[in-house]
Amino acid sequence: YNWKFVTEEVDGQVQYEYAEQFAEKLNEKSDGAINIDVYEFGGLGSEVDQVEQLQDGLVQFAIVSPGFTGGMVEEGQVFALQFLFPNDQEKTQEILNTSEALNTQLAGMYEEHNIKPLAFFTEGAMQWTGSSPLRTPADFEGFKMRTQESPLIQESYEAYGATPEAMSWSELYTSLDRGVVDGQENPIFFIQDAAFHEVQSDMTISNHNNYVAMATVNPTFYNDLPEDVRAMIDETVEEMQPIVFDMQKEMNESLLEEIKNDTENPTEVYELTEEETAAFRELAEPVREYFRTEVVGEEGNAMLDLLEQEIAEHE
Ligand code: 6CS
Repeated sequence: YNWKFVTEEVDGQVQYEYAEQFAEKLNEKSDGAINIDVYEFGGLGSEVDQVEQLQDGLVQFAIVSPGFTGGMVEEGQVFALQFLFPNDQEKTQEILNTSEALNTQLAGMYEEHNIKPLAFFTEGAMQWTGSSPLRTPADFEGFKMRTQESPLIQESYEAYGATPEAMSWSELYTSLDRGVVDGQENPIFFIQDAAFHEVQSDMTISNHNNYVAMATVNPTFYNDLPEDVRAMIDETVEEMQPIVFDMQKEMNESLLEEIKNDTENPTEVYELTEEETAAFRELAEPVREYFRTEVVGEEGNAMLDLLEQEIAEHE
Protein backbone atom coordinates (compact mmCIF):
# COMPACT_ATOMS: atom_id res chain seq x y z
CA TYR A 1 0.00 0.00 0.00
CA ASN A 2 1.13 3.53 -0.76
CA TRP A 3 -0.93 6.24 0.87
CA LYS A 4 -0.80 9.99 1.40
CA PHE A 5 -1.34 11.84 4.68
CA VAL A 6 -1.67 15.60 4.55
CA THR A 7 -1.48 17.95 7.55
CA GLU A 8 -2.15 21.64 8.14
CA GLU A 9 1.16 22.08 9.93
CA VAL A 10 4.89 21.74 9.30
CA ASP A 11 7.78 19.66 10.60
CA GLY A 12 8.07 19.89 14.38
CA GLN A 13 4.45 20.92 14.91
CA VAL A 14 1.77 18.72 16.50
CA GLN A 15 -0.20 17.59 13.43
CA TYR A 16 2.90 16.79 11.40
CA GLU A 17 4.48 14.83 14.25
CA TYR A 18 1.18 12.97 14.67
CA ALA A 19 1.16 11.98 11.00
CA GLU A 20 4.81 10.90 11.07
CA GLN A 21 4.31 8.65 14.10
CA PHE A 22 1.05 7.31 12.67
CA ALA A 23 2.85 6.39 9.44
CA GLU A 24 5.73 4.77 11.32
CA LYS A 25 3.42 2.69 13.49
CA LEU A 26 1.42 1.40 10.54
CA ASN A 27 4.56 0.59 8.63
CA GLU A 28 5.79 -1.50 11.57
CA LYS A 29 2.47 -3.19 12.26
CA SER A 30 2.16 -4.23 8.62
CA ASP A 31 5.79 -5.41 8.34
CA GLY A 32 6.49 -2.75 5.77
CA ALA A 33 3.40 -3.35 3.64
CA ILE A 34 1.89 0.05 4.45
CA ASN A 35 3.86 3.08 3.34
CA ILE A 36 2.47 6.51 4.07
CA ASP A 37 3.96 9.73 2.71
CA VAL A 38 3.38 12.61 5.07
CA TYR A 39 2.91 16.09 3.58
CA GLU A 40 3.71 19.28 5.39
CA PHE A 41 1.37 22.20 5.03
CA GLY A 42 1.89 24.37 1.97
CA GLY A 43 2.79 21.93 -0.78
CA LEU A 44 -0.77 20.90 -1.57
CA GLY A 45 -2.48 24.27 -1.24
CA SER A 46 -4.48 25.93 1.51
CA GLU A 47 -6.21 24.16 4.41
CA VAL A 48 -9.48 24.31 2.47
CA ASP A 49 -7.85 22.82 -0.66
CA GLN A 50 -6.57 19.94 1.45
CA VAL A 51 -10.07 19.09 2.67
CA GLU A 52 -11.19 18.83 -0.96
CA GLN A 53 -8.29 16.53 -1.79
CA LEU A 54 -9.36 14.23 1.03
CA GLN A 55 -12.98 14.27 -0.15
CA ASP A 56 -11.88 13.46 -3.69
CA GLY A 57 -9.63 10.63 -2.47
CA LEU A 58 -6.47 12.28 -3.84
CA VAL A 59 -5.10 11.90 -0.33
CA GLN A 60 -6.27 9.10 1.95
CA PHE A 61 -5.61 10.67 5.37
CA ALA A 62 -5.73 14.25 6.61
CA ILE A 63 -5.66 16.21 9.82
CA VAL A 64 -8.50 18.68 9.49
CA SER A 65 -9.39 21.59 11.76
CA PRO A 66 -13.18 21.92 11.86
CA GLY A 67 -12.66 25.67 11.51
CA PHE A 68 -11.90 25.15 7.83
CA THR A 69 -15.06 23.15 7.12
CA GLY A 70 -17.50 25.60 8.70
CA GLY A 71 -19.34 26.49 5.52
CA MET A 72 -19.86 22.79 4.67
CA VAL A 73 -20.48 20.88 7.91
CA GLU A 74 -22.17 23.64 9.90
CA GLU A 75 -22.43 21.43 13.00
CA GLY A 76 -18.63 21.15 13.13
CA GLN A 77 -18.59 24.79 14.12
CA VAL A 78 -19.55 23.68 17.60
CA PHE A 79 -15.81 23.85 18.33
CA ALA A 80 -15.92 27.58 17.68
CA LEU A 81 -18.12 28.10 20.75
CA GLN A 82 -15.87 29.73 23.29
CA PHE A 83 -15.86 28.66 26.96
CA LEU A 84 -17.89 25.53 26.13
CA PHE A 85 -15.33 22.86 27.07
CA PRO A 86 -13.61 22.70 30.48
CA ASN A 87 -10.47 24.73 30.99
CA ASP A 88 -8.70 21.56 32.09
CA GLN A 89 -7.06 20.01 29.01
CA GLU A 90 -7.12 16.46 30.45
CA LYS A 91 -10.88 16.68 30.92
CA THR A 92 -11.32 18.17 27.47
CA GLN A 93 -9.35 15.34 25.87
CA GLU A 94 -11.34 12.79 27.87
CA ILE A 95 -14.56 14.28 26.47
CA LEU A 96 -13.14 14.31 22.93
CA ASN A 97 -12.23 10.62 23.32
CA THR A 98 -15.52 9.41 24.71
CA SER A 99 -18.21 11.81 23.49
CA GLU A 100 -20.99 10.14 21.56
CA ALA A 101 -22.18 13.56 20.39
CA LEU A 102 -18.86 14.01 18.61
CA ASN A 103 -17.66 10.52 17.75
CA THR A 104 -21.03 9.23 16.57
CA GLN A 105 -23.35 12.12 15.78
CA LEU A 106 -20.96 14.77 14.48
CA ALA A 107 -18.71 12.16 12.83
CA GLY A 108 -21.76 10.92 10.91
CA MET A 109 -22.45 14.42 9.63
CA TYR A 110 -18.89 14.69 8.34
CA GLU A 111 -19.19 11.30 6.70
CA GLU A 112 -22.11 12.57 4.65
CA HIS A 113 -19.58 14.99 3.17
CA ASN A 114 -17.03 12.28 2.43
CA ILE A 115 -14.86 12.99 5.45
CA LYS A 116 -14.57 10.30 8.12
CA PRO A 117 -13.26 11.57 11.46
CA LEU A 118 -11.29 8.81 13.20
CA ALA A 119 -10.47 10.82 16.32
CA PHE A 120 -10.67 14.30 17.82
CA PHE A 121 -7.75 15.72 19.77
CA THR A 122 -6.80 19.00 21.40
CA GLU A 123 -3.67 20.86 20.31
CA GLY A 124 -3.94 22.97 23.44
CA ALA A 125 -5.80 25.91 24.88
CA MET A 126 -6.01 28.90 22.56
CA GLN A 127 -4.61 32.30 23.39
CA TRP A 128 -4.89 35.71 21.77
CA THR A 129 -2.05 37.74 20.35
CA GLY A 130 -2.37 41.35 19.26
CA SER A 131 -0.63 44.52 18.25
CA SER A 132 -2.26 46.00 21.35
CA PRO A 133 -3.31 44.53 24.73
CA LEU A 134 -6.48 42.40 24.78
CA ARG A 135 -7.90 42.37 28.27
CA THR A 136 -11.49 43.61 27.98
CA PRO A 137 -14.13 43.38 25.25
CA ALA A 138 -13.53 47.11 24.67
CA ASP A 139 -10.01 46.21 23.50
CA PHE A 140 -11.61 44.28 20.61
CA GLU A 141 -13.56 47.33 19.40
CA GLY A 142 -12.50 47.84 15.78
CA PHE A 143 -9.78 45.19 16.18
CA LYS A 144 -9.08 43.23 12.98
CA MET A 145 -9.03 39.60 14.07
CA ARG A 146 -7.73 36.86 11.81
CA THR A 147 -9.84 33.70 11.98
CA GLN A 148 -10.21 30.44 10.12
CA GLU A 149 -13.00 30.09 7.53
CA SER A 150 -15.78 29.24 9.96
CA PRO A 151 -18.64 31.81 10.00
CA LEU A 152 -19.28 30.99 13.65
CA ILE A 153 -15.73 31.85 14.68
CA GLN A 154 -16.33 35.17 12.98
CA GLU A 155 -19.65 35.60 14.77
CA SER A 156 -17.86 34.97 18.08
CA TYR A 157 -15.41 37.81 17.49
CA GLU A 158 -18.13 40.13 16.22
CA ALA A 159 -19.82 39.53 19.57
CA TYR A 160 -16.71 41.10 21.17
CA GLY A 161 -16.87 44.05 18.77
CA ALA A 162 -13.98 42.90 16.55
CA THR A 163 -13.83 42.84 12.76
CA PRO A 164 -12.97 39.28 11.80
CA GLU A 165 -11.13 38.36 8.64
CA ALA A 166 -10.67 34.77 7.44
CA MET A 167 -7.35 33.75 5.95
CA SER A 168 -5.01 30.78 5.66
CA TRP A 169 -2.22 30.68 8.21
CA SER A 170 0.25 30.77 5.35
CA GLU A 171 -0.49 34.48 4.99
CA LEU A 172 -0.77 35.25 8.66
CA TYR A 173 2.79 36.22 9.66
CA THR A 174 3.03 38.80 6.86
CA SER A 175 -0.48 40.06 7.51
CA LEU A 176 0.25 40.62 11.19
CA ASP A 177 3.57 42.23 10.35
CA ARG A 178 1.99 44.66 7.90
CA GLY A 179 -1.07 45.38 10.00
CA VAL A 180 -3.49 43.83 7.51
CA VAL A 181 -4.88 42.19 10.67
CA ASP A 182 -4.22 43.17 14.28
CA GLY A 183 -4.33 39.79 15.98
CA GLN A 184 -5.15 36.11 15.97
CA GLU A 185 -5.91 33.07 18.16
CA ASN A 186 -3.89 29.85 18.42
CA PRO A 187 -2.32 27.49 20.93
CA ILE A 188 1.02 28.65 22.34
CA PHE A 189 3.18 26.10 20.51
CA PHE A 190 1.85 27.34 17.19
CA ILE A 191 2.25 31.02 18.06
CA GLN A 192 5.89 30.42 18.91
CA ASP A 193 6.73 28.01 16.11
CA ALA A 194 5.10 30.16 13.43
CA ALA A 195 6.85 33.13 15.10
CA PHE A 196 3.69 35.24 15.32
CA HIS A 197 4.99 36.60 18.63
CA GLU A 198 7.80 38.28 16.67
CA VAL A 199 5.28 40.56 15.02
CA GLN A 200 2.87 40.96 17.94
CA SER A 201 3.47 43.14 20.99
CA ASP A 202 0.99 41.36 23.26
CA MET A 203 -0.16 37.87 24.13
CA THR A 204 -3.15 37.21 26.37
CA ILE A 205 -3.48 33.91 28.18
CA SER A 206 -7.21 33.84 27.57
CA ASN A 207 -7.90 30.09 27.47
CA HIS A 208 -11.10 31.02 25.65
CA ASN A 209 -11.23 27.77 23.70
CA ASN A 210 -9.29 24.64 22.73
CA TYR A 211 -7.74 24.04 19.38
CA VAL A 212 -9.47 20.83 18.30
CA ALA A 213 -8.28 18.88 15.28
CA MET A 214 -9.60 15.72 13.66
CA ALA A 215 -7.62 12.79 12.27
CA THR A 216 -9.66 11.90 9.20
CA VAL A 217 -9.76 9.36 6.39
CA ASN A 218 -11.57 9.23 3.06
CA PRO A 219 -14.55 6.96 3.89
CA THR A 220 -14.79 5.17 0.52
CA PHE A 221 -11.12 4.28 0.69
CA TYR A 222 -11.44 3.16 4.30
CA ASN A 223 -14.57 1.05 3.75
CA ASP A 224 -12.96 -0.75 0.81
CA LEU A 225 -9.92 -1.88 2.85
CA PRO A 226 -9.66 -5.46 4.14
CA GLU A 227 -10.91 -5.79 7.68
CA ASP A 228 -7.49 -6.56 9.19
CA VAL A 229 -6.01 -3.41 7.67
CA ARG A 230 -8.89 -1.32 8.99
CA ALA A 231 -8.31 -2.85 12.43
CA MET A 232 -4.64 -1.85 12.24
CA ILE A 233 -5.63 1.71 11.41
CA ASP A 234 -8.17 1.86 14.24
CA GLU A 235 -5.64 0.51 16.72
CA THR A 236 -3.08 3.09 15.62
CA VAL A 237 -5.58 5.92 15.95
CA GLU A 238 -6.30 4.81 19.50
CA GLU A 239 -2.62 4.55 20.39
CA MET A 240 -2.01 8.05 19.06
CA GLN A 241 -4.49 9.77 21.40
CA PRO A 242 -2.34 9.79 24.57
CA ILE A 243 0.80 10.37 22.49
CA VAL A 244 -0.56 13.49 20.82
CA PHE A 245 -1.93 14.73 24.15
CA ASP A 246 1.48 14.55 25.82
CA MET A 247 3.14 16.04 22.77
CA GLN A 248 0.95 19.17 22.68
CA LYS A 249 1.25 19.57 26.45
CA GLU A 250 5.03 19.48 26.38
CA MET A 251 5.25 21.83 23.40
CA ASN A 252 2.76 24.35 24.81
CA GLU A 253 4.59 24.47 28.13
CA SER A 254 8.12 24.72 26.84
CA LEU A 255 7.35 27.17 24.06
CA LEU A 256 5.61 29.55 26.47
CA GLU A 257 8.98 29.85 28.17
CA GLU A 258 10.61 30.50 24.79
CA ILE A 259 8.21 33.39 24.14
CA LYS A 260 8.83 34.85 27.61
CA ASN A 261 12.60 34.51 27.22
CA ASP A 262 12.79 35.95 23.71
CA THR A 263 14.41 39.27 24.55
CA GLU A 264 15.03 40.10 20.91
CA ASN A 265 11.30 40.04 20.20
CA PRO A 266 9.70 41.03 23.50
CA THR A 267 6.03 40.10 23.90
CA GLU A 268 4.00 41.22 26.89
CA VAL A 269 2.35 38.08 28.26
CA TYR A 270 -0.75 38.80 30.31
CA GLU A 271 -3.12 36.30 31.93
CA LEU A 272 -6.79 37.26 32.18
CA THR A 273 -8.17 37.50 35.71
CA GLU A 274 -11.39 35.64 36.56
CA GLU A 275 -13.36 38.90 36.38
CA GLU A 276 -11.92 39.71 32.96
CA THR A 277 -12.71 36.21 31.71
CA ALA A 278 -16.29 36.57 32.98
CA ALA A 279 -16.81 39.63 30.77
CA PHE A 280 -15.89 37.62 27.66
CA ARG A 281 -17.88 34.62 28.81
CA GLU A 282 -20.97 36.78 29.09
CA LEU A 283 -20.63 37.94 25.47
CA ALA A 284 -19.84 34.42 24.27
CA GLU A 285 -22.95 32.90 25.82
CA PRO A 286 -25.50 34.26 23.27
CA VAL A 287 -23.38 32.82 20.42
CA ARG A 288 -24.44 29.39 21.65
CA GLU A 289 -28.07 30.36 21.12
CA TYR A 290 -27.17 31.76 17.71
CA PHE A 291 -25.58 28.41 16.82
CA ARG A 292 -28.78 26.63 17.85
CA THR A 293 -31.25 28.89 16.08
CA GLU A 294 -29.38 30.28 13.07
CA VAL A 295 -26.64 27.81 12.21
CA VAL A 296 -27.84 24.25 12.72
CA GLY A 297 -31.13 22.38 12.58
CA GLU A 298 -32.67 19.73 14.78
CA GLU A 299 -29.79 17.28 14.47
CA GLY A 300 -27.25 19.92 15.42
CA ASN A 301 -29.35 20.93 18.42
CA ALA A 302 -29.60 17.33 19.58
CA MET A 303 -25.84 17.01 19.17
CA LEU A 304 -25.16 20.11 21.28
CA ASP A 305 -27.69 18.97 23.92
CA LEU A 306 -25.84 15.69 24.30
CA LEU A 307 -22.42 17.35 24.21
CA GLU A 308 -23.41 19.83 26.93
CA GLN A 309 -24.63 16.92 29.03
CA GLU A 310 -21.38 15.01 28.49
CA ILE A 311 -19.35 18.08 29.40
CA ALA A 312 -21.43 18.64 32.56
CA GLU A 313 -20.75 15.04 33.58
CA HIS A 314 -17.00 15.74 33.40
CA GLU A 315 -17.14 18.97 35.39
O1 6CS B 1 -4.30 28.97 12.71
C1 6CS B 1 -4.33 28.07 11.88
O2 6CS B 1 -5.03 28.15 10.89
C2 6CS B 1 -3.44 26.86 12.08
N1 6CS B 1 -3.28 26.60 13.49
C3 6CS B 1 -2.93 25.42 13.92
C4 6CS B 1 -2.69 25.18 15.38
N2 6CS B 1 -2.80 24.38 13.12
C5 6CS B 1 -3.05 24.46 11.69
C6 6CS B 1 -3.94 25.62 11.37
O3 6CS B 1 -4.08 25.78 9.99
